[in-house]
Amino acid sequence: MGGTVSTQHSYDVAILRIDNPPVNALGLEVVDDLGAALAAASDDPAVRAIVVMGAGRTFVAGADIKALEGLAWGDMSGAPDMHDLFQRLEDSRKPVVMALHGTALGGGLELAMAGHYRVASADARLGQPEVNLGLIPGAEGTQRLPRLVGVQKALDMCISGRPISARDALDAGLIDGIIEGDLADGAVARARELAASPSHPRTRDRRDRLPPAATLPAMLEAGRALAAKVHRHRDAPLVAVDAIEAAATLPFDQGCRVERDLFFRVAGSDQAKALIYAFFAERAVAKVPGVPKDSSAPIASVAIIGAGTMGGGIAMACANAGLHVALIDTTQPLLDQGLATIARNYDASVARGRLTAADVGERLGRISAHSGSEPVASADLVIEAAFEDMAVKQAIFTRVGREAKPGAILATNTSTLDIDAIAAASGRPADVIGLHFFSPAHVMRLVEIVRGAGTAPATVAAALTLAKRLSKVGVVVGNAFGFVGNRLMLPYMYEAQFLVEEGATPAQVDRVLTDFGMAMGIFAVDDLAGLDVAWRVRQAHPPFPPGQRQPLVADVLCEMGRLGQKTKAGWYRYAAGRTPEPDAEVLTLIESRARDAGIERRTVTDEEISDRLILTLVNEGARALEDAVARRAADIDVIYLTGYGFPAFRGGPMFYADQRGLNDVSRRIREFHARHGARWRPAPLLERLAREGSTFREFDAQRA
Ligand code: T1G
Repeated sequence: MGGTVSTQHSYDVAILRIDNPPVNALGLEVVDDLGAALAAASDDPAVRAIVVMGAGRTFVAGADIKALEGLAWGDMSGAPDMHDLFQRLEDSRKPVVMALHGTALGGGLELAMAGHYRVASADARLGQPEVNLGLIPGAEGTQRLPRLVGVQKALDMCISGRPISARDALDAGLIDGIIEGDLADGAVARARELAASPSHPRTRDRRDRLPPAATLPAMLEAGRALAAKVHRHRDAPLVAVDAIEAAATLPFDQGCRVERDLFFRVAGSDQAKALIYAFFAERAVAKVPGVPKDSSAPIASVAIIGAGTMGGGIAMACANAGLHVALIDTTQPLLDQGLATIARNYDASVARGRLTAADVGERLGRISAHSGSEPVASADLVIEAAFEDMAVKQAIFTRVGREAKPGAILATNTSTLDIDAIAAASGRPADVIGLHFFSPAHVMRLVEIVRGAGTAPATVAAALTLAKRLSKVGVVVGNAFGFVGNRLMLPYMYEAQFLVEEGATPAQVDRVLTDFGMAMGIFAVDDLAGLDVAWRVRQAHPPFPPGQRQPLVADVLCEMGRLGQKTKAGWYRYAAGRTPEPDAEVLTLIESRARDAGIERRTVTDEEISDRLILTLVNEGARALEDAVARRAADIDVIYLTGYGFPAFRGGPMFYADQRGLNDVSRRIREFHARHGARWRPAPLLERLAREGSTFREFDAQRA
């Protein structure tokens, strides 16, 4: 036995404990060890019942995704076949009680459903999140789950991928009981009670929860519609419905064979490759060489300077995470306005059923408002979210540098300004760091953690720990204009404007981008953010060097007062709420400005639009790696997946380029360089990797 499963005896009950840190993932070894431990317990005459549980913080959080990554790239060697083990569990003459705590996810829930009975601690979470990895449950989960909870619930769980609580699982019939006290003791007591029963229920035999044939088609159709709606462009959610249909229409073993075929169809897909890559990339960004894994600076209280949109959103994110927040602004009316926005946002969450009124009361209770800076002196963390102006920020950091206690982290939420210049004003650059949140800050998962020249590793560690505490993804980037996210976003946005000058329309460009999988088209994003935001950036940073082509229209729209959604007109018109409508006035303006500039108008294909926009991100991304502003291609991908609505099923711009082949990407960029000039000069790193037949993933692996 490999040692990932231990057996302990509580008199006549054997407790098989899975111990494979960090999350007891079901790899080959665990499956073998569990099989051996089960055999031993089954053959031991002194044992009358069996309990299976997990050691550490969780039951089993799924099959080993590392092995699934291998499978996605064609290596079958690591993927365990759990069928035999599950059959032996189910066929055991001794009752098998699964005791669940922490998470029982994917293969972990499938294991639990192969047992005869399931009990859980009250805070356990149970789910089939495989669709988030481009997969479907592949260990009989799509066959057992509907037999326990019915087809509708099984569809909801497998399509959404979201875990459910122990309480919901009990109500749904997925578990048989919630253990309030010690889980092991409760499970053992339950197992001992059941030992007397002559037989034990096998999930495979259950059909009582399956719907009558007549109602099934409507259920499946609704399931497919839901899958297409919540997971646009994704294959796995639809395939999961096919597998559940097999459960409702076929005998168990046949249904399992159908599931197995469907599983292997998606397991090697490009979407699975991309989503599994994204899973590990999101965890890799937290590992930064030279930065301690865990921060030694506990953060309990936060002072936020500036109660505007960003300050208010950051305050909510902190309060949601249990932190006490002092919100500071210069006047009471500004504070009242900020607090009113916060209250409105919380009301919206209650209206959507995401929070209860009690939850909101608790969170608002953690936020206090101050028109003086007294709270700065006692705060563990100070976050400046004031107007985007260097003089304003330096004045604030001069004062904060004086008032904040030793060891406090001093952060700025600037999105464009030089962190070192701000840090210099504080007189304590080691404590200063950029925390670039994205609007709305209480929703967006990304935080760009901007490391200044003087920022201490401990300060970076504290920022990474804070991001995790806020349930956000912190990505460490260098201090240069636009950091990483906006550095790529600006040329991408201007390339879109050049495309409409040449003959495309904003609606066409945005359709191509949403068809590609982007959450929103770039013109709709510009209108949402406000055209004046980019206008202000352009004043300090002209889009391209003198002598190169410059965008013609955006400034004119601003002069016309068309600032986007907030003025009900920007690139689009917004007659009804937030729905963008093409506006002939804008199309005419674009055409006339282009003609005046001598730009030849022509039909622009969707393929050209997609390539010129996505490859702008790739080429600029490669430059950011060359400049070491981004350390890994995976960092760029995680930034675009969690902050810019890039489709996860494509893995991010750099992963997309790898999948497409850097040779083809480089060829296409050289084509654009020849036609459109200097802004398309291929990044040397990209050219080198293409020449060597290498990839950005290999580039990262060499730097890991
Ligand atoms: N396999 C391998 N490693 C895993 C893992 C898994 N299933 N889950 C987590 N890890 C690693 C992770 O990479 C990280 O490593 C560490 O554990 C802590 O994770 C056959 C096909 C459980 C909710 O999709 O959602 O079963 O970075 O930082 O925030 O049908 O991890 O420290 O080196 O995320 O506390 C289905 C995936 C698989 C669940 C904990 N299961 N995991 O969150 O910690 S497919 C999942 C999670 C499957 C079967 C199918 C979360 C978590 P490192 P973490 P966390």
